[in-house]
Amino acid sequence: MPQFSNLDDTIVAIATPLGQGGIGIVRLSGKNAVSIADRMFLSKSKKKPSRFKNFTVHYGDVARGKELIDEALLTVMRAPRSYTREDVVEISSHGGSASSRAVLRLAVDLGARPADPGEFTKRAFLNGRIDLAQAEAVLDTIHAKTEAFLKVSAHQLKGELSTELEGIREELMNAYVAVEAIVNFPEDDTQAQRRSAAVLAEKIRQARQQVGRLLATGEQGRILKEGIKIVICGKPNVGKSSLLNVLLKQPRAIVSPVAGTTRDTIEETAQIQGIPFQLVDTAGILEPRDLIEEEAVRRSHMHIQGADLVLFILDASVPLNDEDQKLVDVLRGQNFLIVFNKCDLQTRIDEKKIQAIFPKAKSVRVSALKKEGVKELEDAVVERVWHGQMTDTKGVLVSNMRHVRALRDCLEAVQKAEETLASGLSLEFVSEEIKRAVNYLDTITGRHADNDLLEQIFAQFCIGK
Ligand SMILES: Nc1nc2c(ncn2[C@@H]2O[C@H](COP(=O)(O)OP(=O)(O)OP(=O)(O)O)[C@@H](O)[C@H]2O)c(=O)[nH]1
Ligand SMILES: [Mg+2]
Repeated sequence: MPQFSNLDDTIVAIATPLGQGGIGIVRLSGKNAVSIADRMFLSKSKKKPSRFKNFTVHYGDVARGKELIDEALLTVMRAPRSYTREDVVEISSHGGSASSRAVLRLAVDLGARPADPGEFTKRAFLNGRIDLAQAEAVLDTIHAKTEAFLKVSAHQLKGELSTELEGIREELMNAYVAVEAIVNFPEDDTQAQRRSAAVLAEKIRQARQQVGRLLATGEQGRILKEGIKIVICGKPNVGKSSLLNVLLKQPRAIVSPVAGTTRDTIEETAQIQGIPFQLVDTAGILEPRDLIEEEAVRRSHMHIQGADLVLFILDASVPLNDEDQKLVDVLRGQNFLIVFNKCDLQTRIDEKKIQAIFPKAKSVRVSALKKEGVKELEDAVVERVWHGQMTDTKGVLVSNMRHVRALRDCLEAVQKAEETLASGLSLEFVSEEIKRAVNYLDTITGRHADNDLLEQIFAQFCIGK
């Protein structure tokens, strides 16, 4: 277990966001948490916090000597049954920063040290209550912007990813033991030797499949966490900004009959069916007339290149023209959907022409003005980015880039072990690769993690968590 943090101190922080609110919570953790509470809290029942039963809530006053600070509720959670596995005291006073700050200051004056960002969770990790993947899930849960991603984080917080990883680790360790056995006790009987090599190959194969399955969930995990980037493009005046507003359900972008209304890219986030999206409306400029428009075109192209999905908007009320055609080249190689807009008007566009250009492309008919076909468009978008299905690994999704990288490295090592074994090279190489694979897994759970990595992870937390 990494040793880099002083666990002897009692730490304190305001655990709720500063600002006006119903209550503000100050949290203490460490050896002296309860004795500090004894010196700052006068319960209505006159009992000291050190006499409180675990997990019971008590009403009283926080006071500095005789000087009243605020009314509060106080809870004691003794080690090891607490968030950090240390003695924890939580004091809920009135919300608004003055009260919480005064309670915090008093606790510091009585000997507590202001906590670093994420230090409570760091202690939970160092004291072995959660592993590193679970600590990161705490962070994800705090930052989750959608219910869909919250669900992923909640599963990870429960340790489901860790359990899955432990299973793979065990498989690899079995393989490792098997290799070592063959290396150290070479059998005289070649028959038996062949048998144990076959068992070993099977163990490695299974580990590879499990790592591969988990890694395959990474893309969906990333999408749920970061959102899907959708770029809206099309020639001027086809209704790009109108469609952006419809998808956002608010009039974010200026809409006007003047061609060239949007001169900059407009980015907003939205949720469609619980999935986070980053929507980008682009300028419809095709032939830039000045430096500003040149920049606008450059930005549009940059966004299109980086898009997960492009919505190619066409005005269905006018025939297809050269301006639409120009965009066709930009779209090649991209994941895109064709959107026929202005379908409330008489259709003048020749859909067959489009089909000839993009024989396999999917299209949707909408009216941004009348808000028609929006549900169909949303369905098509979701179906497109989800590829119609969720990979199911008992609900476990890998959503953290650090984990994805470690799994990739692990997979590579397992594959090398497999190849080395098949090619009949020395078994020592096989055992080395297996060991490497196990090490990569261990960086995810924190069984094997250096201080720099831990510092880096916990620095992303807010104070009080
Ligand atoms: N009839 C009809 N008019 C629409 C529809 N969608 C947009 N319009 C109108 O088309 C005009 C252009 O709409 P915008 O949303 O500004 O189009 P844009 O593609 O963003 O235009 P630029 O930013 O100039 O490239 C406005 O007058 C809109 O009211 C639609 O579905 N039906
Ligand atoms: Mg516009």
